[in-house]
Amino acid sequence: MREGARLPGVDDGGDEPEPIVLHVDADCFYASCERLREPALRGEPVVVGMGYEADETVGAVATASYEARAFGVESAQAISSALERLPRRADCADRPDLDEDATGYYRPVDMEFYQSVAADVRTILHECADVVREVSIDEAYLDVSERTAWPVAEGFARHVKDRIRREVGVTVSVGVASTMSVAKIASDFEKPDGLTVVEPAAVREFLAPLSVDLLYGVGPVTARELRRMGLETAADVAETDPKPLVDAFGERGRELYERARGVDDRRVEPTGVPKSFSRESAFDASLEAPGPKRETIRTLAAAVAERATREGALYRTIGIKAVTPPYDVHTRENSLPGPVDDPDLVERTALSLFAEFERERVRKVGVRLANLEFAAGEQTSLEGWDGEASVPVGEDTVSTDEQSAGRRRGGQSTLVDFANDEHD
Ligand code: DCP
Ligand code: MG
Repeated sequence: MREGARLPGVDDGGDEPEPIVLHVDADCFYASCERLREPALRGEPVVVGMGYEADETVGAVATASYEARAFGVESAQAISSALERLPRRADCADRPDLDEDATGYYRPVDMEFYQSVAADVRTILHECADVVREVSIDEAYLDVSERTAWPVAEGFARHVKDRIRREVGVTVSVGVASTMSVAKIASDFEKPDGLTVVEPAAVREFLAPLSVDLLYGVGPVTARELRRMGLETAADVAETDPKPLVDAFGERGRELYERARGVDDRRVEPTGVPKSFSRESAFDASLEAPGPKRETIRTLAAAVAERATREGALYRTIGIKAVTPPYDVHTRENSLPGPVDDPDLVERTALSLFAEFERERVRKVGVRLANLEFAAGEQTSLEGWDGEASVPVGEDTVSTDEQSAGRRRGGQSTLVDFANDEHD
């Protein structure tokens, strides 16, 4: 299906063509919304938050326009700190000591209005992409593999930006890459009103000089830890021996290492309706012996089948993934003539699809059920190969039992803890 998006001569190291992923993030979103209904705020320092009126002193900044950020105001800051850095323009009349040019406009949070603007942006995003995954009020991933091709991807992204500016009136920054994590870093690269395209062949070069803080999933605590290990940049992480990373951070350490190398095989899954259930498991060392790998496949097959049963899902496709060194991702799948709920079939099919890899060195394996059909009203959370859970449902994607079963039965493997967001 995505063949058209594949560049001749580009070897993606796997069986699938390189997707084209856009990460779209609105610039100082709440402040941009305020400017929509109050154009006089354009070009001015604007702070949106709570607690700045005379009778309230407790509150925080939700966001600040880039003009206000120049004064040191930022999201999540105590409102009192913001007011110290940037007093209110409204106070100028009573305070002759204030320099009007060093003051800003403060506005209260009006979620209903911001939601309506976000909905307008979302409509455009859905018109521009086949798959849209909304991750917050002002942020989404788009899979546009079938809408464009690498040589013209920049023009396509510009078209998306222009439509949002023209039709809604806010600016967004866009990152274009073959993976979700690089697209996200790219959208932040030239904010505000940014557009950064990282072609598949340029990923390592793009990531190399970036500070470890910018890597997907790294917060201040992890960054400090990485610096203690002498790792300052993505290149440092990419070139290091992954073992100390895994020792320090577990599965996240391996993921960090992969992300620093530009490896991220998550697909953009649409918000709301699960497309697939999957579980995967990494090995501490690339294994050649077939026994433990088959055992892990069994564990993973049981876990995904149990998940499907629990969620009332029938499936028509059973697939596996095998990642071989260095980072070659192989996927195989079987489609059934009709939807089933059959854990034994999942195990048999997964083992048989995996047979071609069982004597190879394998770093990671996965089992996936797709082409889902739900009994009415039973769908819950969303999960793809990486299992990133959808926002609204507070359910664990992997239960504690499954995790410990994975460790016990999988021998040298651990079930992936699927959370991909900031952990610090
Ligand atoms: N938000 C909030 N509190 C925070 C962070 C964000 O209320 N601590 C709200 C206000 C933001 C919106 O979420 O406008 C989107 O968050 P972003 O992190 O995308 O921040 P902005 O869109 O404001 O700025 P940027 O241009 O950096 O994306
Ligand atoms: Mg934003």
